[in-house]
Amino acid sequence: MKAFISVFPLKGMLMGSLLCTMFCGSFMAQLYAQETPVDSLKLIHLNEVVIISAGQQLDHQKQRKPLSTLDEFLESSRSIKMVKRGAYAWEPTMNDMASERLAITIDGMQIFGACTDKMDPITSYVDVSNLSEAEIGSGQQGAAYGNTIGGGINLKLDKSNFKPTGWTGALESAFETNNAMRVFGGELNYSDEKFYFNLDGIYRKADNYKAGGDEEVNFSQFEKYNFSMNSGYKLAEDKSISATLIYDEANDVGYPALTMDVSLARAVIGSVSFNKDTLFGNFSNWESKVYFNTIKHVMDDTKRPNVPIHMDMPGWSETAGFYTQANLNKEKHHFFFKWDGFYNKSYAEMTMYPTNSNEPLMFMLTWPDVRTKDVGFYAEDHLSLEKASLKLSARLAYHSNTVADDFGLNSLKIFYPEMDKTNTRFLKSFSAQYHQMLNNFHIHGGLSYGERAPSVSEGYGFYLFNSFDNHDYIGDPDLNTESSADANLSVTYKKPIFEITAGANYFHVFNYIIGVVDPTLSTMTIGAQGVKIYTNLDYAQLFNASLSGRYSISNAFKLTGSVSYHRGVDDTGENLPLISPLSYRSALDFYKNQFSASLSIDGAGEQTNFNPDYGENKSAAYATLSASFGKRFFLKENDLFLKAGVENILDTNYSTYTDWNNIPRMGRNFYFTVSYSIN
Ligand SMILES: [Cu+2]
Repeated sequence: MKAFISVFPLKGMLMGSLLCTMFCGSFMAQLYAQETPVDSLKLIHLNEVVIISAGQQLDHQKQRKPLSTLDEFLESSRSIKMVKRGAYAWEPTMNDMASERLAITIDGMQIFGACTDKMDPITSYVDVSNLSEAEIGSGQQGAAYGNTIGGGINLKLDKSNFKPTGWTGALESAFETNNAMRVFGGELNYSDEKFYFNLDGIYRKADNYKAGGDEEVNFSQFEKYNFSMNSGYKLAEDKSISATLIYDEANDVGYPALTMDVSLARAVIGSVSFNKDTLFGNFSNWESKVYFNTIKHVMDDTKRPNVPIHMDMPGWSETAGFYTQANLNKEKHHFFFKWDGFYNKSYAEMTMYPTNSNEPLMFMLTWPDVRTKDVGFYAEDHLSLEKASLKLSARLAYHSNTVADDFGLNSLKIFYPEMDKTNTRFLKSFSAQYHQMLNNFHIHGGLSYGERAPSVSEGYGFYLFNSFDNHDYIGDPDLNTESSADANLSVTYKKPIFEITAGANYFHVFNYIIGVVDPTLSTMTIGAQGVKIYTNLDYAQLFNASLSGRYSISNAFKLTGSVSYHRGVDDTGENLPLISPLSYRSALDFYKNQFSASLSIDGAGEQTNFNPDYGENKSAAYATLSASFGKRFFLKENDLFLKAGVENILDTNYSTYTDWNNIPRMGRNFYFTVSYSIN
């Protein structure tokens, strides 16, 4: 039975996140590949797979916090850190790179947020209720999902996929004491060999949270619901069609780190797929999909005190796309081919209402209806050798941006009189990854090259206020393509009860895009310190290293831990913003007779390498302790699963380098979860 209640097994976390390091090449993928033969070919190229929900009942009780938000799930992975502007819609970063440098897809679909201030990363438009796992590829190993510099994340939707389970269902609820978060969810499924249907929904509502020492963080409330439906029908033994539909809406979302909140963030995401086991006799797993999604985002400053000038800032993003992919196995070669494309429309506006109502309104297009076209071809060959393997991959893409709105085009022409309406680029990616087994050692190494186009904000943004460094940002349509050469190496020593990995990666990013102050321009936002223009630096360098281990003390007790080091500098040796200080994590997990417990510690050293030019100051060192207890009961055919836990036990008041404007994190928090699944 598949039930999101009963699920969210911590397999991914126990096995993956905590024991391993942030950047250890793809050895974990090998580990997974050995354990899950069904998906071995698919998983083999990934650095990490975080199991979110997936019919793996036996493991679900090991999970520390079922019904946590997707953001918390991602944060628990070893590869991802989350930038926070409040309690909701955190922004994933990987290898110290954020949205613009990552390729993030939902079930292979390209989706782009509609907020000029990054309030709606696309991960905020799904929930744990409709996902099975997050597939994570570091650097160019994420290029299967799109052009990227830092890596790729694909959030896979949870589907019954013609498993003969009949009717199943589940109900669940959770409560968290710190912000009085209430969660209610449920699902209903039918699946047989010819037809399946999955329906699920989840609702979350939270009040303001309190930082350590009972300090209330104002404007940190949120409310969200998510419904999803997916269904499949077998046309013949080897042929099927399927469709998915997701509706996600958040209201009254506070962003304590920003000057505005959100009254509406809404996504409708739909797709239709055609699957055939073979293609032309030689290819297998042929899958084709067409999709469409539309996002509306409305910011709101009406609840804030002392707003100097009221603003309306709605944004829209619509994307239509397709992909078709297949595998080809020939002796030692395992090929994978994918042809994909999308068309995106990004439009955002700002209206300012002066306090003196006799003054005229001010209207600007902050995203001037930018149309992005992208068509790419991706191919990889995974070559199995004796005690070794080699993976070669490449992506070639055509990418173009057009400013469709004349008013927006003319506004940008104030700064760039020579600019063209359309800008076209070819984007390339190449990667070679080698894996060698030597007795108990696994050695992984790779070299890659990748390119990405500037984001809509970087290319066409018009006076986008950044509250972190207190500057207005203007895009540059003539930016050069950013590119990166990277190398990664990791060594794992692995025994059944013990495992340790040391890994590192290095990115040399050419034409690194970042905002640079232009002192000749004056600000639009009241109180802003200056104006920055997105500019190509000659280069920037990023380095990440980590050490991690796992030790099975006994059948019931497992100890895991990791520590990682990060560094990022620009071409003049200045620190890049949002680079992690030394950070560490360790956990002791217990599991026996359907009873689970855990004790974990999470912390970071002082942030010595920060950059005040980007609004950063020194984040202090911190450590937090958490614990959880769970028990699963069998009631005839059904399952009852209870879990309780406490986070930040010592009620530490702290903020980390990823906390926008040093907004403090949540203080002590007790949570309770009840899940009931009907098989
Ligand atoms: Cu916004």
